[in-house]
Amino acid sequence: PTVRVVGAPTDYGANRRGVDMGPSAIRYAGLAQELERADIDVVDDGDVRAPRAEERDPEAERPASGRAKFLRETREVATRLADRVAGALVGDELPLVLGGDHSVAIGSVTGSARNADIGAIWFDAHGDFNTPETSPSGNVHGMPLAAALGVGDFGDVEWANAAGLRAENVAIVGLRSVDPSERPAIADSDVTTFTMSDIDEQGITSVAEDALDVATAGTEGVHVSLDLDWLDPREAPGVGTPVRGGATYREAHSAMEAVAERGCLRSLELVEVNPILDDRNETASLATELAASALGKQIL
Ligand code: DIR
Ligand code: MN
Ligand code: MN
Ligand code: MN
Repeated sequence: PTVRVVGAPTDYGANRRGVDMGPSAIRYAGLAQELERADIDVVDDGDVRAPRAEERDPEAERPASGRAKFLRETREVATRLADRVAGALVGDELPLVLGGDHSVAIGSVTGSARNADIGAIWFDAHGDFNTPETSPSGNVHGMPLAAALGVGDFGDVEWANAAGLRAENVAIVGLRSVDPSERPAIADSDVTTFTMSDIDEQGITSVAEDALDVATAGTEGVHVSLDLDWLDPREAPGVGTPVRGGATYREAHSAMEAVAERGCLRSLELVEVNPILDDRNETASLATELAASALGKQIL
């Protein structure tokens, strides 16, 4: 299908400014050219409108009860993004969302799961399973998977809870930084987890196949959410919350190639690219390469 790019230039969900420039950085790194070279049809839908966070004080935005900063702004952007994603799918296109911090995933996932039962693979160093009640940081980028699965109080479930996504069809791949508050929440859910140790022991091809089995079981397609901090910071320095010991360059490509090979990809997102923290835009450039692999770039 034609790939429809939509940018979600937000940093409300993160504790570091600059990730709102992610969509520009990824486009500037040559996303369209990279996909065209791989014979993938691509159209760029521009960005969803997002109010500028630089003008707001995150502490002032933190509600007295619960700890979720910029929840109103996050909801606005997610709602617009969900409509764009769902609209692309109605037109038989494949939405490619460019973040922005990972809170935009609430919009991507709810949009992708609006008219279909889907699975999701979450490539991330983190669990993204905090809630406004449990989050140590108040940053919504640490909460989107919980939100999409209807865990936690996000004020009004309709905007955050993904209709067609069940926890038993969700796999998190690459975990190495999980907050104490996230551990019981993940354990109590039906989400399948693969830590970096699992990748060490089983190898990435085996982990990727297992994750794809989870996400495709009884579903009509898979949403892939790629937090660039899944990769080792040596490969992807331009992220707000780097954690050592992440996926290598080849492991990341291999997993994306496995996604393409399975033929199940419904929607894709590339999040947490922060050009201010990056090294000559290499993280954005890596994001474009990984998108091409996930979308079926062939070597021969
Ligand atoms: C941390 C960081 N667990 C939090 N989460 C991140 O703020 O909830 N997720 N960076 O990608
Ligand atoms: Mn992360
Ligand atoms: Mn994340
Ligand atoms: Mn480097």
